[in-house]
This record gives sequence, structure tokens and C-alpha cells, in this order.
Amino acid sequence: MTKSINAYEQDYAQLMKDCPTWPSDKAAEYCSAGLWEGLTFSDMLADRAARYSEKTAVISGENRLSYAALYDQAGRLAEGFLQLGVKPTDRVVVQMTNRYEFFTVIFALFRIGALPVFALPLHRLSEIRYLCEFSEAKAYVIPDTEAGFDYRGLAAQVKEQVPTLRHVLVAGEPGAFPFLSLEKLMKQAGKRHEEPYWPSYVESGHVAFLQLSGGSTGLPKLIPRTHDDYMYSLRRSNEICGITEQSVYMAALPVAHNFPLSSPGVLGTLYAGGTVVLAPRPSPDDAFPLVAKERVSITALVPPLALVWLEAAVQRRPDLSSLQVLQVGGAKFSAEAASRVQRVLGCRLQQVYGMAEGLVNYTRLDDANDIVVNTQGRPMSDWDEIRVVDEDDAQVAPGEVGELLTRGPYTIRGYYKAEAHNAKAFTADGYYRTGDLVKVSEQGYLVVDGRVKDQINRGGDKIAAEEVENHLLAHPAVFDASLVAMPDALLGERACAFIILREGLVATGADLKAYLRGRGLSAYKIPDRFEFTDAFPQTNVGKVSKKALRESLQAQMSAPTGASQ
Ligand code: OOB
Repeated sequence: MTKSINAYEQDYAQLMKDCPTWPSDKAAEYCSAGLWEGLTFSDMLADRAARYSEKTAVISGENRLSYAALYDQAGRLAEGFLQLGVKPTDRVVVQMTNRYEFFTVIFALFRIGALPVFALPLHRLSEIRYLCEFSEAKAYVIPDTEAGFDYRGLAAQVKEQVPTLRHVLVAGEPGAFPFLSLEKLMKQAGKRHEEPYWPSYVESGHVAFLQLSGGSTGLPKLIPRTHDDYMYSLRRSNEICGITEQSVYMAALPVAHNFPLSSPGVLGTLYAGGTVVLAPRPSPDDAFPLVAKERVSITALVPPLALVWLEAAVQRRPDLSSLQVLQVGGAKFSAEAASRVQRVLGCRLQQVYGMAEGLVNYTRLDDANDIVVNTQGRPMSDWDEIRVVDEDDAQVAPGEVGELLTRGPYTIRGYYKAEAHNAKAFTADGYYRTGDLVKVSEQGYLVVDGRVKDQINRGGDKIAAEEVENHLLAHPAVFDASLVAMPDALLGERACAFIILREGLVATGADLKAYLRGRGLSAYKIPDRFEFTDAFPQTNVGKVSKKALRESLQAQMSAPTGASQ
């Protein structure tokens, strides 16, 4: 069943061809500067398990997993995956809610050199089918049910529609579905996972997993992150955020998202030997008691949740005395709300402006209040290179607004299997075009001022306009569709779809919502509002002017009789 190590060299060579990485001179520089330390995730866990052994690594509901238990379970699952035929470089779509199995699964896959492809809990048939097909996933890992949703039903549909998908594995009960539970897989594996049985295929320069991009094009892009680059971002994030073995990090956001995963997030915490607490939901009802019970010292929220916490804390006066740092990021946090955090929650605010492609900016814990409240931080590393440019890629004057370009030791050089797109999304000298409009202060702090990418940031959830437009265009009554952001007091932005119907055909907003749901699009991508019109305003080169659409929407929304659906 298992090939010799050499046989996998070809598989790795193919994988690395599909994933553009750093030019060799840069890679050598990052190595010799000690940024890339040559550690794989599997080695990291092995080391922490030896060092921290019985210390609690992960708390999730009634389950408390020690470092030793996490290592042991990951090892047994790894053996189980190998026995199923999952081999180095194979892709496995992992859609996990905030349960401890997220960790046993991903460390199992890291160990055999298979690549987790991170899906989000809210993803549905449309997204998962695409991820499985595009990554040619061999397996798909799900929870049984969560928050009233049965992932097994979704997986049954995916399995039927994606013939290359061989296995569905369930955290919890497979029920009547013909899927294998992780527990059973682990039991079957027995003891063979113990050293020195394990061959080591995995190198720290290899791609460790594929992360999902927020996207701005029709189909989501996959982000290849290596052990070396990600580990560096964890180590540096830990330094900035003061994460040590005493830290208790609570993941309130979905754990597979890059922010709670690595900034410094759950992986940074495990790197430091701290304790991870998984909140089933981020609401004050669920999260406040957990903070008090487990003495949580740091957590991360998107702005709308931070607003909800601020509101709830004023009313309930919860015990948040252990909380030292609240990180807020994923979307712009208003200065007004930012200025209330310390007073209301009794902890330090840290603004985090990051992206799954790499670059993460933090305000520092000892920064003056003015900086913490009014900026989105500065790059975590002196090795991050940033440029702020105008439409012709010319550098703007200091302090002026322009698009942020970046490259560095943990920012990707290209998406997975996306040659044509990469040519546009990266400059010839390897800078990633973030699509964000920023200005940089004299001290090097960034303020996010808007965006040029065609994306809606719905309270941290990213919606690629083109993806939703393509689904709408498939409706027989829709002649043209254009999705734009509309301002929202809680979420920052929501999505509005402008629709031109085909002559003589009718469809209401409710019809189109139902249609999108029927196509398996996840709920957060379903437009919040529909506007029907006869024509779209155009730019002078004849493209749809989304700016004009946004302006007409604003005008309607502020008009006293503005109709909405
Ligand atoms: C994080 O990652 P993604 O990949 O979901 O989204 C990245 C985009 C950025 O390009 C920017 O448009 C927006 O999200 N964004 C912010 C922001 N943080 C992210 N816009 C304004 N202010 C902020 N603080 O969202 C992410 C990844 C790692 C850490 C934190 C966030």
C-alpha cells in the first residue's frame, strides 16, 4: 500500500509545481536569517507532547485533551488515514466546527503529509463540491450535526456528485449514513503508529495545507501555506501578542479561519504550550461563562461580535477578569467601538488586519491608545515588504491612500493551480495585490480605507461578488446581475444584488433567494437585498459601474420612502 519514500518525491514535485513558492534566493535568505526554522507541524506537536505531556492542550465541552493525548490520537488517526489509502500529498477537505477533533484530524494529516483543505462550517453544497472537485480530495471530514444542521446529509450529496471522493469521515455519530467515524478509524489503526514505524516524507518546506481565500473572482482560490512559513507567522505572532505556556486562548470564531487559526490563534497557542478553549458559539451566552470558567486570557472576534459583546457586557457585568487581550479583525473596526473596549471589557484591545494569503498587521500591546483605536496595526515582521500604489502601480506619496501590495516570509507567491489568475494577483516581482486601499502613517501603521477588489466584507465573512453573480445569472429570468456592498450598522456591510430581468419574465427577491439556496450556496452569500432595474450605469470604458450602483443604493436607503425587500 505505501510506496517507498522516493516514490513520493514525484508526488511532491507535482504538488510544488501546482503551488508557486518563493524564489530560491529568498528562501535561502529566510532560512539563514532563522525565520524558517525547519520544523514541520508534526515535529512541533511531537516536541510539545514530550515537553508538556499531561498539560491540557485543548478544551472542548466535556473533553479535555492533554498534549500527550492529542499527539497519540493524531498518530492513530494518521495510521487510520494511511490504511484508508490517504497518502502524502493527497488532499482532504476538513469542514469542522469548533470541536477537538479538528486538531486530531489536522495533525494526523500533517503527520502523513496529506493536505487539509480548510472549509468553513457555513459552507454548503456549492462550496464543498467545488473544494472537493478542485482539490481532487480523497476524503472529506465533517462533524455529525451542529447547531441543528446535519453535515452527514450534505456529505451524502457531495459524495454522490464527486466521484473522486472516496471517504467521508465523521466526528461523532455516522448514524444511518455509510460513513466511518473518526473514533472507529482510530480504533482500527491500533498501535502501528508508534515510532520507528513512521517513515518521514514530510519536509518543512512542503506545503502543509490549503487555506481558502476570501476571493473576488468567480471561484474561490486555494492558498498553499508551507510548514516553514506558517510556523514563522505563529512564532512571530506569539512574540507580539505575548502568548506563553500560561496563555489560555479561546477560539470563538470558526477555528479553521486564518485569524483564530494562526494570529496567533489556536496553533500559536499550541506552539507555545498554552491551552486552547473551543467555544461552540461566539455569543455572550456561550462565551462569557467559558471565559470565567477556564480563565481565558485572550480571544479574537470580528467587529460585529465585538459590538455584541460590548453591549452585553454593559448589561450583564460578566466576570471577564482573566481576559487580558481582545483581538478584533477580519473587517474594519470603528474607532468609536474600539475606544470602548478597555473601559467596558476591562482588557487591552488589539486590532488585527490580516489575510489568509499571509501578511498580518497588529497594533502592539504597548502602543498608545490613539494608535490602538485608530489604526489597523503594522506588519508583524521587519521582513514584510509593503508598497502602497496607485492604479498604475506607482508608489503614492507617504500618507496617501493606495492599494497595498506585499511580499515576505509568510506571504504566498501564488494560489494553488491558478496560473492565469496568479499573473494578475501578483506583481512580476512577487508582491501580492491585496485589493485593499490603505494609508500608512509616519510611524508605519496602516489604516484600511476601502478596497478595489470586487468583494463584500459582511462582518468578516467575505463574499466574492462574481461568484454570487454567476449563480444569479444561471436563473432563467435573470438577464444581468451585479452585487454590491451596502453599509450596515452592525455588520459593516451587507450585500445588495441589482438585477435586470429578461423581458417578459418575472422573479422576486424571495424567488431568487430561494433559488440560490437551492443551488447550495451558503447563507451568508445570499444577498440581503434585491433591486430590480432596467439598465446598469456604466463606466467610461463600458463596464458596470459598481460605484454608481452603490451610490444609487445609498440615495435610496437615505430617502424616506426607500423600498426594500
Ligand atoms: C482575515 O483574512 P481573510 O483572508 O478572511 O480576509 C482578508 C481581507 C483583507 O484583505 C481585508 O480586506 C479584510 O479581510 N480585513 C480587514 C481587516 N482584517 C481583514 N479590513 C479592515 N480591517 C481589518 N482589521 O480576515 C484575517 C486573517 C488573519 C488575521 C486577521 C484577519
